[in-house]
Amino acid sequence: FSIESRLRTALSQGELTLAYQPLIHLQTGEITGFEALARWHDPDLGHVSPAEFIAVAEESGLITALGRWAAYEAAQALSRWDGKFGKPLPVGVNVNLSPIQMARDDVASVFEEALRYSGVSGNRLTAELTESAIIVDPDKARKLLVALKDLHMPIAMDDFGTGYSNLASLHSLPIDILKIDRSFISTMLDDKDKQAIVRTILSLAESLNLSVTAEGIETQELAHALQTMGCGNGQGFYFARPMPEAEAFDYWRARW
Ligand code: G
Ligand code: G
Ligand code: MN
Ligand code: NA
Repeated sequence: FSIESRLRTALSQGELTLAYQPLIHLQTGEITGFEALARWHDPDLGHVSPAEFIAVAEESGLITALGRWAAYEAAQALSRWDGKFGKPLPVGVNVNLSPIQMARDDVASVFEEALRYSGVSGNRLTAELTESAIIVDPDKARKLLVALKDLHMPIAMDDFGTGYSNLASLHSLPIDILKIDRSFISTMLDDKDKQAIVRTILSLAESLNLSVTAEGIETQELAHALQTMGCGNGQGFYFARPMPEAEAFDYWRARW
């Protein structure tokens, strides 16, 4: 059997899950949202890492189905959390978009339908995309981002700093959030150059009126340093690992 055929079956039988990692406001400690990360446990293959099965999905075309599933599942999770809480939670969920999914599918319609089906408002689903998704087809990317903004969805630039950032497009596209890649964050305290890059991104974000999330915060020391530097939001194992849906809800409710 191949991973591809297993993944096809897993998708059609609903065997994938989303794990939710909290996004924390560094100045207040509040939970501002969660990033949804796909997880797959296969009876024979065991736990398959997303890096591996996302790549297989992209090569095989299954990324369209996976992307649709993730959009619906994230919107439905919000709806289930709202149901448990009795009213809408003041948090949203970030969904990762693959550049190949963006090239091949009508992603805006997918989100429009997922939002309508779940009854959650668009401002609670953030799209995370990478710089490469914009470079592949800038015109198409612009149309998609404008359509997502029409749905009131926030847009985050994921892994920021690792791609071929076109600063002009950052300014001209409707981007709301920069997620500073963890390769800059994790070694920042012992690496003056990386710290300079982080400071530059923070200052760029402030000038362009963008929110910032620092990824890969693994220690209290890093969280504190970033807070002092004025970084808005943080994410990382220091706060919490990605958690199953029910656990993420309990995590939020215990700290709300
Ligand atoms: O969860 P983890 O950090 O191991 O994820 C590894 C990679 O897989 C990350 O780059 C993440 O963005 C990506 N990934 C996880 N879930 C999804 C998903 O639902 N869709 C897409 N396109 N990528 C995902
Ligand atoms: O590419 P993207 O930023 O979507 O990838 C998110 C991935 O980063 C997830 O697989 C998640 O498990 C991982 N991640 C989240 N927080 C940390 C962290 O503090 N340290 C490390 N090493 N990985 C993290
Ligand atoms: Mn991401
Ligand atoms: Na990232």
